[in-house]
Amino acid sequence: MTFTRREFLTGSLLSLGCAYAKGESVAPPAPFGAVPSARQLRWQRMETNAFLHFTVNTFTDKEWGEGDEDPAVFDPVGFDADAILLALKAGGMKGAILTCKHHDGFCLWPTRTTDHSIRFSRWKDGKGDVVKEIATAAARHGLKFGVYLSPWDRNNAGYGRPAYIATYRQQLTELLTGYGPVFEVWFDGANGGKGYYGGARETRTIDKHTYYDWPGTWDLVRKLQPGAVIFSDVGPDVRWVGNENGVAGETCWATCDPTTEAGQPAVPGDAQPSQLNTGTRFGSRWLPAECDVSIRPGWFWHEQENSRVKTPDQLVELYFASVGRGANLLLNLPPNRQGQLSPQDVNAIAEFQRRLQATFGNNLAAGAKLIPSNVRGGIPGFGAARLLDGNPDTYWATDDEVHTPELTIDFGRRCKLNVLRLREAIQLGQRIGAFAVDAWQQDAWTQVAQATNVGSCRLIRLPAVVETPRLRLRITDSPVCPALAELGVYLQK
Ligand code: FUL
Repeated sequence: MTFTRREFLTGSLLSLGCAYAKGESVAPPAPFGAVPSARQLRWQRMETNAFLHFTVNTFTDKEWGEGDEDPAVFDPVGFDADAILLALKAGGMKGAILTCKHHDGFCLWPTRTTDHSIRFSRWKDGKGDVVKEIATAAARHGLKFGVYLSPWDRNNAGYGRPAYIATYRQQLTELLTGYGPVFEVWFDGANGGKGYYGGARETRTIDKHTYYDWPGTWDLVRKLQPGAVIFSDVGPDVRWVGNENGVAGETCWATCDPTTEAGQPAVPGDAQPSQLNTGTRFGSRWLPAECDVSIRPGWFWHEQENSRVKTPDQLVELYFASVGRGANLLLNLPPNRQGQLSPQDVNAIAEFQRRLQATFGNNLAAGAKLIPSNVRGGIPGFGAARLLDGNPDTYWATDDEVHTPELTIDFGRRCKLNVLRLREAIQLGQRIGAFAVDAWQQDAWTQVAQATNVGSCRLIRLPAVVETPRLRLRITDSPVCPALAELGVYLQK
């Protein structure tokens, strides 16, 4: 995108009233370092997704089934995919990832690969298909559908031998060809150990570097669902955040080159959680973090945990600690034995979403005057108004040689505020390394916040409400000219 005078005088850009010398054109900033692919960019903009952990464990009260369950136990008599998806939607979730098969090997769809499946359950006389019902309800209600397929299979007799890899890929093929578009495929790093394994009841370990041939499986996903992001500890599209508490590093770069402790490229299962938590500044790969966390202590539904559902306050904290640091939040909501989300969980996410709306629904910067210290080429196409146009594709940028500009936000009145949101134009890479925020107080600027990465989203919460007529954003570290897409200022009550 290069802006020329003619382009500015045509179409919607005419309204900007820009005028500058004939023939003058201003190129956009060159991308810096690793940049997101189109599928990663789409994924980053989803921000909050739901995980649905559901299987025989729901009925046996376990977290990790051994693979020796009687499939008959799976009988969610009141299963209601529409109700589940509507609750997720009301909670602000943009996608839902279902455990189509967890470590117990029980398949929630009528697979041709094993009898340890829904076909041998009591539910709908074995004629049901949970994957289909969730996928179609998601489509009906405007959510995207994602697939979790556990590599570790404690039921399969061939687990640990080459034959199982073919079975695993066949299962993946069934899921990626039979249920419409899939936005994310989730590969779990938990691997190997004790299991039923077709009756052998033994411990099987695998070599995580060679057994799964991950590149081959990832190629299959690319072929069958080119639009899907692939999650594992180490990507290739989305990385694990290194813990299951839902908390990204206070600094969390979208770039990362996961390595083992010995400094070798990591594979799923041997990456270093602390490195995944913060990413690598100037890393060679765009590999944003995903924060998976359950709304309950366990991943599956257990009656005794009904009283331990996270509160809306706790969920808002998680949002700030994940989405607010440039990662996505993947919040697990486990269906119960009825095949529904429990009211505690439904109410918690509805209130969570209401609180986010109450804060982020009113951008105090909307009516403010924005005064940048520099605008690229001096043209509106890269001007500060781009920060308020609600369009993540457009941005305020400076001239190439200006790396640490300032932006004053003049509210024209005293404003009470305590939250800021910044979004970088990540299609141009992760450019900003640090920034600070000042408030005009008692006739002087006082620094009220500072942070490192911006990336797709950075939320800053001030320790107390500040009442001020003006804020100032200072980019304090950037190896190239910054490009900021959006700016928000809010009051969280
Ligand atoms: C882990 C699994 O072992 C848990 O059961 C759960 O599925 C979680 C999301 O990933 O590795």
